[in-house]
Amino acid sequence: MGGSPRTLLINPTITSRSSARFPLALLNLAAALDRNGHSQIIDGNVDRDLIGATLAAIESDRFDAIGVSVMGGPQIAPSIEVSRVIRERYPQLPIIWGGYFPTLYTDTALSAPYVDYAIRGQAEESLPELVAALARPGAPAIANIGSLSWKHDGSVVHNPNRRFSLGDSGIVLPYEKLGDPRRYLARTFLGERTAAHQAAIGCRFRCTFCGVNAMFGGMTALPTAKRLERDLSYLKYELGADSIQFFDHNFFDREVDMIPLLEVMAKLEMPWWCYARSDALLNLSESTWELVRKSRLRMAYVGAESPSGAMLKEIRKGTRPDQTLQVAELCRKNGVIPELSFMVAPPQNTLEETEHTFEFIRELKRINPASEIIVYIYTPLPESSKHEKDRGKHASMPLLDLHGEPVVFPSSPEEWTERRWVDYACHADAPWLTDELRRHIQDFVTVLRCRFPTVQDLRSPSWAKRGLSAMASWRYRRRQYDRPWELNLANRLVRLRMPQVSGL
Ligand code: B12
Repeated sequence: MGGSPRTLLINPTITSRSSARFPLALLNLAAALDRNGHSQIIDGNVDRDLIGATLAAIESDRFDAIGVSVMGGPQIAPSIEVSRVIRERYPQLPIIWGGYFPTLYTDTALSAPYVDYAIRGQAEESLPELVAALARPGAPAIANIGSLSWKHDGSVVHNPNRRFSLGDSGIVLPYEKLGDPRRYLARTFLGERTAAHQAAIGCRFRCTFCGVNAMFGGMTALPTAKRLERDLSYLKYELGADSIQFFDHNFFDREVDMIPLLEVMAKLEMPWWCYARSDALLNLSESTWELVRKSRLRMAYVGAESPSGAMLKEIRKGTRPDQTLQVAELCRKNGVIPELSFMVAPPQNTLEETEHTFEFIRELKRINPASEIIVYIYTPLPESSKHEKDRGKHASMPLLDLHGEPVVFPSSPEEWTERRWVDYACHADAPWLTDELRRHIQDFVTVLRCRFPTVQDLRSPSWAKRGLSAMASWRYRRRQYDRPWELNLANRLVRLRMPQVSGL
């Protein structure tokens, strides 16, 4: 080995080609790696033959390390597959896993023979240091690289966490590394060419259930207005994007800090979608709302989570149910669609919470019929996945399955690919759900989404959506959710879009 360090970055397939958006994690890492080295990106969402593309890249170039981006859920299986093949064919090539899965389940990731290193949290500094250390003896010792976990003498060593940073490379992301970046612009309800972008990093809030808190430990960093304008102008004027989906963990922060950013958005006038909180939106003054309207915010995704104040307190959400109701009304007045997500069937008060949530959703629909609703199953993170600042603190009740036995989380990446654990990671199922309740929730969701089809669905023709809505209306009115066989049948023909699975 020798020369400047070379890294192959892989985004294993997680979604369909048409739902593929900029692999922002790898673009940010590539920008950092290219400062003193070279990197190449393979995106399995676009390149459907992930293994073939990976082997071809390794055969035609020299790499010092492979970096794989891994999110829990459906991305684990292709991550294992590609890592295994590399290990078999090129046993000397170090394999590094990064992203949410190895951050939250570091020991589990490192228990696999095909994972040599895991970087926890942000990696713009740690990854270049690691690859440099692997490429040249004499580079900073592995033991000094922050946020790195590695194997030493048969055990796993966790280096201390690195401090949080905005990670601004000072340049526009190296989109050209993706071949033609325009193929990532998608037709959505926002526009003909929607681009995905992340402006701020992290989230100031410390909700116990959220992977983002576990990743960033309650830290956030906003971009400067200058940087936001530079990045969005590139997307608009160079790539031709006409609308933006912000992947920011939480877009609206304190009002004073938001005004300069909203001014940029108002200047560019690209319809946009973002994550937000009810309290932040309710705190905006009328003049700021005027900016928001001018900027053409179309939809704000708000984690409503629960209609119960006690539960919101327990998960440290920091908002109240009455704020959820108020934000639905406020959004209606301002022409913004609120996309409200809920977590039903928690491990305690499972049934009551679920029924209570369904009634609360009906109330929201009365206040603002345009509200979009996302229903997830509440699947908390294991204690060991929480951020080190939180571990062991707000001790929650032990999770028990249907038979009263403690829930034991998987101890290998392979186990995480089992259907029940993929569903757990996707907030689609939990070990304490009875078959009856699981079906009841599915049936409620079917009736709800047929009765109120999402505006995000561009594929289903409007006559079909109107027909389904009419078919579902009596069930919705009379709360006859169970066994909606006629809707399931009609749905099979129409296949309504599910934003929680594919994104916009
Ligand atoms: C885009 C996205 C998706 C897209 C994928 C992209 C696409 N369409 O092409 C889609 C819509 C498919 C998706 C799906 C899911 N997602 Co998602 N998704 C996101 C989102 C909004 C943005 C990710 C992103 O680009 N971030 C920007 C980059 C810059 O940050 P980053 O990814 O964190 O990367 C940094 C580090 O993680 C690290 N890193 C990342 N990769 C690598 C690789 C290496 C080698 C190294 C060293 C480091 C490293 O370094 C990066 C730079 O610092 C995040 C929330 C968020 N804002 O991050 C949720 C998020 C990651 N998703 C999440 C989840 C749970 C899912 C699902 C599995 C479940 C669900 N119901 O949402 C589903 C799967 C659905 C299904 N198929 O059934 C959670 C993960 C939390 C957790 N507990 O694991 C998040 C945090 C949302 C949340 N708050 O719950 N998702």
